Amino acid sequence: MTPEQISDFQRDGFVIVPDFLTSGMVNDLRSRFEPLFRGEFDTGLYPDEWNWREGRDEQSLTRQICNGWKCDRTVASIVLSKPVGQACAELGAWPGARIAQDNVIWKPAGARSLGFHQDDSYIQWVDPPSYVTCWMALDDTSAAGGTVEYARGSHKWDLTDMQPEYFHAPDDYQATIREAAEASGSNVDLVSVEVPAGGCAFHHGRTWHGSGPNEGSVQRRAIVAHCISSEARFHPNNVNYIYSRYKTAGSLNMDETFFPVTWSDKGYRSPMIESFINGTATFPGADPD
Ligand SMILES: O=C(O)CCC(=O)C(=O)O
Repeated sequence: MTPEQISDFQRDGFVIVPDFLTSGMVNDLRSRFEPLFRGEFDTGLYPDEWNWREGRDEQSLTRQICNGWKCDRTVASIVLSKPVGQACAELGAWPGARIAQDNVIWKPAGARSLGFHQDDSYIQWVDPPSYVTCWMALDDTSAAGGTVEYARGSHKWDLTDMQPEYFHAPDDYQATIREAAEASGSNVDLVSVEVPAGGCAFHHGRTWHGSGPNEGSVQRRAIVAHCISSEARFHPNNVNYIYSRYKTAGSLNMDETFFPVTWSDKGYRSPMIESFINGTATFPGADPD
């Protein structure tokens, strides 16, 4: 990141980069959406969260998979890539970055909203509980098409408790941010991330964001890498109903099989990343052939 991008991020709580992924990467990622939401996982592992399944869930919902990288090498090759980790570490002023969660998000034309929230509300099971996120657009995005919206400067507001149920298709997707703005005595200054396919935005873990219904005529797909510091540890007491399953007794260490280090200022990357992405290891915890 340039010094200007870092200072924009510190001032606004986000920075937009209009050209981040190549068109080849965008096409490869797009081709994985249909198989993934049908449940075709090339490693044989289920994702940590699978919020929409073909044939089971309502067409009007925005579709989401969390930690698709564990199931799919194409998703892994982007969310575990060095540039994503390096940019997040530089913006977070960390010595390195590891992945805590990814999102595969598919909002077809006509699909409903995702509620406004702060990502750090959902990472209290980690110490330090701070995300920097890279949100990557796989279609040209527009306000009418339900792109992600950021509230400029809202990373300086207090952290609010959120319930996971609020996130998916709330009746009023901006209700929470209006309450938070009132509580902090601030105005809401919303910015829609309008970028070509392959563009991205990085946001601070406390920046309020959400996305409206897709009132356009084309689908809106995105891949999101939520990074934490390479130094992060499990919180000793706070439990997350999914991710605390990866904590082992007697240790606060975040095992690199599940939370790989994707970039560090010492040149380190978790060795399992390369063997998993190149296919010599058949799934993230497998030993290479
Ligand atoms: O893509 C969206 O609409 C929301 C993404 C999101 O919540 C995030 O990147 O943290």
